[in-house]
Amino acid sequence: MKEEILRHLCKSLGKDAAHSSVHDWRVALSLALRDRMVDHWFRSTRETYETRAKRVYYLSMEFLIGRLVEDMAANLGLVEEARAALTELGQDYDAVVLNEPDAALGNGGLGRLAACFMDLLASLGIPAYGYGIRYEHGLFKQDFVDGRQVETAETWLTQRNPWEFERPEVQFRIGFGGHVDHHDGKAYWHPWETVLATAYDTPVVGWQGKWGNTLRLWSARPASKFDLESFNRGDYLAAGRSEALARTISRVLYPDDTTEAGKELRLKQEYFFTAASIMDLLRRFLSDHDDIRELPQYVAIQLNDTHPAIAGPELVRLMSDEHNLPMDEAIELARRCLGYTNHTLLPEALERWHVGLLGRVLPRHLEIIRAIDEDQQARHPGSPRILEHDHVHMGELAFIMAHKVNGVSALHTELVKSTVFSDLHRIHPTRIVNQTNGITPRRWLHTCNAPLSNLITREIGDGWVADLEKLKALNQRTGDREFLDAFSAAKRQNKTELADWIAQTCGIAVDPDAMFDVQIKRIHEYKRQLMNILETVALWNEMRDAPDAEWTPRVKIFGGKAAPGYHVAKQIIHLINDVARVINNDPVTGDLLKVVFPANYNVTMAERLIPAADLSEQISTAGKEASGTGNMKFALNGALTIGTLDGANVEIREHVGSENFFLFGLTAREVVERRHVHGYARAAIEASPRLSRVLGQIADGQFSPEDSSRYHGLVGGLYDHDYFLVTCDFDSYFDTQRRADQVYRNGSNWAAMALRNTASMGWFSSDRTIRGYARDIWQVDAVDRAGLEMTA
Ligand code: NBG
Repeated sequence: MKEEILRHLCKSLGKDAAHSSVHDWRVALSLALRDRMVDHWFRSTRETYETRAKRVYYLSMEFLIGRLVEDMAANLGLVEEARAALTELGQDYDAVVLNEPDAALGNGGLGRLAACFMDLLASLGIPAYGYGIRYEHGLFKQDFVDGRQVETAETWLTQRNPWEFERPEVQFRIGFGGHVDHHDGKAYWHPWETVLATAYDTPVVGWQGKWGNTLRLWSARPASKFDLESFNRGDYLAAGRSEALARTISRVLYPDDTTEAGKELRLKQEYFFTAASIMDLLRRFLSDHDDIRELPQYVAIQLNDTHPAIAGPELVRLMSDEHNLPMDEAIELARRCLGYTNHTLLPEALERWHVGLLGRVLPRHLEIIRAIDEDQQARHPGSPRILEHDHVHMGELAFIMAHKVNGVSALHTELVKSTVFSDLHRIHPTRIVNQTNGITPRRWLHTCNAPLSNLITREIGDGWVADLEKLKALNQRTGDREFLDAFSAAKRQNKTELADWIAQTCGIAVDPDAMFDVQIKRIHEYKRQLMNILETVALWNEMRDAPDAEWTPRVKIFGGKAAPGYHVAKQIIHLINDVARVINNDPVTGDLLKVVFPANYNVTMAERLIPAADLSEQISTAGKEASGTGNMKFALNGALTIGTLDGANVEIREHVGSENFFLFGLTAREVVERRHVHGYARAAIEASPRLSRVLGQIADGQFSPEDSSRYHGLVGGLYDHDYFLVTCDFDSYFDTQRRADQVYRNGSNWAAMALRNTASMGWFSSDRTIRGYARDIWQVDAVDRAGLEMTA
């Protein structure tokens, strides 16, 4: 390993060891690790061709990958070797790992789920490709200026990305606009604009390097030759124009996972990567099959939300316009290949495109969508329409073009059946299935939490890393004092490290013995960070009223970004920062209460915070969080959850036991009922002196003395239209927090409850999730291949 690192330093980077930076060492180490992946990767690809195995194609606008050095090293079993090699070379392994930029090609849970799935598809030996966009700029970087969120461009690609292989030979021409000619019963699309999609491949090797898959990300390039004539005339801008326009398509990740961007560029991004992926998989299929009718036997395409839903019409277009299949047959064949995962019920996040826009950008696809709509009507008269009120409804399109549609938690799946897709569900009663989300135990325990991971391995061996259900054995230790102490000591160590980091990055001293109460996720009204900060103020009030009472010291930790155009979410960020400033400087409460909000939450920060958390905040309005995956990561790392009956919280609570979960709040059904009660928010506020007091303080400018009316709108909104029922759940949330305080003060009971959480989370491995998709949706075999012994 040492030699390989030195070789790359010298031969690939052209650097002399004596004059190399941390960055150089990190790139050299990454290249050395990538070398070790290549054999596994080739072997897997070769075997897939030889056995003509079915392949899974996972199409996703987002892959929230994070850093890869540790992940790759761990999967290859090379962490110790890499550490030793760098140490011998006089380098600090941890500093080298930290040097890697965090690849934020996603917004939140949806993108992170896609990254976890890539790990598991490889670990289970399922031949698979992840397809997405190689954004030049991932999710924006967040800073706080006077408490306000400020966004700047993220620049992960300004440094060399050592993981990827550029594939200039893999190129597809992607058309936009233009017109369609019909003659002799055939359609001919003449796009007005064309860009090239070029591929970049990152090998993804699973646990213990048994199998290697590919993450193929597309980058946009101009299709036309450089305009030398303009350039020679001195018109440099004109010469570069077509290049600039083409590159725009893969330039930035849309910074919002829950609202429709409504932009032509977004639609183009979606079609760009979907079309390139479909053309690529068809080319691969046709390289060793003659009959396109066999496609469903060899190809399973999963649509991660509706963003790639144009895959249906694109597949139909290629099969009918280019391979001459009759339209109805093409539709049926496409359907047998496609599965669609729904990730949200929020109406503003269900994509719809105005027919004017869609017809302008993709004229042939609009015709095909009409044909699909008619086909559905002919088979099922009265079925919901894809085209309605001048809009193309991408949810309906994805549903109708998929042979299976899945929700991402049990509750969410029931709601998919009974709300957004109730009519389609009645027509296709077996189409909707549930696949509750999962997380990869490698990144989210083994790699990110060494103290706990080592303790578990000492106790039960290391089989749990590949088979998380093995953690169940820890249930027998919940009465074992010595083990509980060791379990608490591991948490204490993580908390101490986090406290040091908080001191460095935020300049706030926090006590590692205080309860670390963490809410990290996108800032959104339905996730109710607002309720959390209101509760913080209420607690602060009561601590000040009786500073000598028996309090449980708390550190409230927040992390998350607001979409740049989401005004209310940005106000919530501002409020949290304003409240933090006042509370953290209050001599009366001192160490009893601190509020910490480090800027620029990302995967790397999650890996730091989750192992150190005591309490996990999963407090969304019931019925709104489709699943959540952060909730799983916390519980696995031994945090107790305070949460509502929402998303996967419901199943987590069933697994860890209701006595080891702090439940509060209205149920999804009660939420719907409450919204019908006239003036419910005002009534709830008036019935709660505690909440009224807090809202009064905020509205009066107690936390924003320089601008006393700053939060009038935010507070007024709660009185008038508290759609997410912060006010109705507030008291029950506050009381449950005090119950948590009490349990925390009795340390050993807390530790036993936390251990039960860790021990019971095996089911939430994405191992179980991927096996579910493989069995119920893709009809591919996970088990046999995983058993393959593939030694180098
Ligand atoms: C998100 C949901 C989460 C869920 C992830 C992954 C979108 C559109 N949806 O609850 O809000 O955990 O998807 O399924 O980002």
